[in-house]
Amino acid sequence: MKKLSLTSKTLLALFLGAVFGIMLSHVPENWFTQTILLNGLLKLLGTGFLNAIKLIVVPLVFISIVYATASLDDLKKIGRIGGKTFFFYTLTTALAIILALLVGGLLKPGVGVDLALLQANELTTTPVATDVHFVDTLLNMIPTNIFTAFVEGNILGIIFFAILLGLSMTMVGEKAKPLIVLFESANEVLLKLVQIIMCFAPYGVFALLSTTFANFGFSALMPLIKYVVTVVIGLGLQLLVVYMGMLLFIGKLRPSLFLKKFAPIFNICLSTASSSAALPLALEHSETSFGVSKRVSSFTLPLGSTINMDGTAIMQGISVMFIAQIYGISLGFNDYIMVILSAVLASIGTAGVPGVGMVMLTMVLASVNLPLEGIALIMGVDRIIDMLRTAINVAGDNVCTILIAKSENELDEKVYNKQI
Ligand code: DAS
Repeated sequence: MKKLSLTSKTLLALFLGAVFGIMLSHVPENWFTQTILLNGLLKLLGTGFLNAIKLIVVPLVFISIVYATASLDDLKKIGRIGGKTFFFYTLTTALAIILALLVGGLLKPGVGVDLALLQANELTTTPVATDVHFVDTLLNMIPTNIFTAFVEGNILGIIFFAILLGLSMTMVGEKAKPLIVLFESANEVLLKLVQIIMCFAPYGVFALLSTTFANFGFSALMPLIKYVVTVVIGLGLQLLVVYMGMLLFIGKLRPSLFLKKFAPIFNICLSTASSSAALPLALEHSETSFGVSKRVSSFTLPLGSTINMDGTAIMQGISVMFIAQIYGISLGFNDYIMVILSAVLASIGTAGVPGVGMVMLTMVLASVNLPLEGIALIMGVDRIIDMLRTAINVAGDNVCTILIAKSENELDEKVYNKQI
């Protein structure tokens, strides 16, 4: 039988986990199901997988943001196009996270969900008050001891230090080159580590869903469906309202042609859940289907596949609302600002490989002191969301690339307007 891709394996694990869990929920409690399965093997696989994800958050956030900040220096070299690229990418990501918070606040996917659903995976975290004074929130971003920040997992403090370090590396210039190369290779190594951990996703997802459904049967299904539907609505609005609106009103270009010509790239994103995997095809289509000059696309698309993750920001915004609603925590204005800031930074730090957005979600949750255990529930369906959010990530890269090319008179509209 053809080797199943990780995506297929994880989707299969999702289905089998739900079925197995529902079967377990109909079996009278006994020594085997309780001790050997739920508190034994399934706990080991499920909680072990979650712990591995939390294990790499601190090093991944630190190294990826130092490296991303230091490599943003290239934008200066590309001059005007670099500035436009950074502007468009940051704008669309900020719009995405704000859209996500609005959609999550309106649809309330987490309201009415039984909190015990999270404790089903024996997640013991007491909700914490999150709304502190804005100045105090900003002061929390400046740690007095970076090593304490690492040990305590003070994500905002780590981000603050990482940005400062990255900026100082760019200011030092040539003498900092060895350090930038060191962070570049460390970033590659950590991304490989994420891929290794993600190889265990099918087993972790099977265990987490089996546990959740074993304790709650079908009643666990509704919250997950509400969560997935809310994220899909958020992603759809980003594509059809934000991106198509930008093409129409800023670029004066026909959105329908973009959607038709984007289909092959969309399919690659669905099957790989990786922006990097879709990059070669996106580069080819940018020129042959959308009429973007190579000079523009060869800069904006590779950069976008690493620092522009609007779909991921939408998943993170809705996940924050979902988890806060389940725990009954009301977020204040400062919290929303922190979520927007950390999601934009997470987007810059997220690489285009499967599952990184979920790892970075723990950073966004930590920025508003939300319990990280909340990801246990959504981890089970993350692969489906990853496929879809990756497609939005790449769609955003391509729409911004087309608009930047148009503003530089480097868009051949005859090619763009050619019917397929
Ligand atoms: N799968 C990532 C990508 O390739 C996004 C994510 O994990 O959120 O864009």
